Amino acid sequence: MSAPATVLPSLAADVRDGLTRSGLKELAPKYFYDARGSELFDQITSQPEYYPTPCERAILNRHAPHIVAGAHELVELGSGLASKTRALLYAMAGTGGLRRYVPFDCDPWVVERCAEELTELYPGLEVNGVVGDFQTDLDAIPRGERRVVALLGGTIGNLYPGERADFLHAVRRLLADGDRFVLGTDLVKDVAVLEAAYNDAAGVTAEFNLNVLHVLNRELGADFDVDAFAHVAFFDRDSSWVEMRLRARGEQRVSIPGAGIEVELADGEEIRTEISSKFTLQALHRELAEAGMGIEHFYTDPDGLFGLSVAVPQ
Ligand code: AVJ
Repeated sequence: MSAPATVLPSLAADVRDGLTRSGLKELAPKYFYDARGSELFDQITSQPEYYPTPCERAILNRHAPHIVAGAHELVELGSGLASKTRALLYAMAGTGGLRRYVPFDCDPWVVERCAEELTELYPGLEVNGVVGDFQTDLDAIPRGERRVVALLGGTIGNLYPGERADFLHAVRRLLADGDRFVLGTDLVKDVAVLEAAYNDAAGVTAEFNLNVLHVLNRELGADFDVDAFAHVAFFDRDSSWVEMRLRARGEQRVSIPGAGIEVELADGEEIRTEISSKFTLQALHRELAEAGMGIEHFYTDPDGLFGLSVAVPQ
């Protein structure tokens, strides 16, 4: 495995920055994913309202052979435990083209587990795990040939437009002729459908959102009263993203020793915890073109809820 990037050390600084600003307070979504958060996210993906995961899986199951045709290597950004990628790897193995798999994730444990499992599943496969943050550490990815670089699940939706442009430019720098970039994105659709996906009836998304406060309590010795916050999720049409927030129920005074701060929240004050951007094909064309890539194929599920772009350098 490559050297771990400094992911956790950024927590204290990010929290200080996000919770002491004068406007809307904010916590970055990457801090949702401790062991409990990852488990909750996993549960979200099987809630009836959360369509992105089954939609993307349907696209991958159906089109994987075409998506990976001729490729030798798969670089998966934000690999998680690679459940999303199985279809791509399977298709690559099926054509006999599979040589190397590069799982890239900010969680060293995830990268290690992923590497072990896939080495077992595909003896002879070179697995080259890289620990890092896909917003800053793409340079740590080894050079390769005939590669598919993938960011699946709609993860790019977590980035603000400026960050997204930077990220797409960094991806472009990874690509040589003959490589391609596979990007999963959630699509703009009926607001009720979008909002239901982030307000599931079973309350799993609410628990996932609130879990970030448990992370701060544990990692930074904070004393958030988690029960004193409410889950909020809504579609912001102007920004074209679903936004999740935590709303203070009553005035809160929180001490966060690990970040060296005390925070006061007014009754009803909200902390933004995630944006999840929703795209149109037109927007994807424009943003990828600005980063020097052209969409070669665009796939959706039968209902057109989720999109998978296959882009090439141009
Ligand atoms: C993992 C970022 C794609 O934005 O839908 C799911 C995370 N948040 N429910 C998304 C998430 C609330 C998810 N991504």
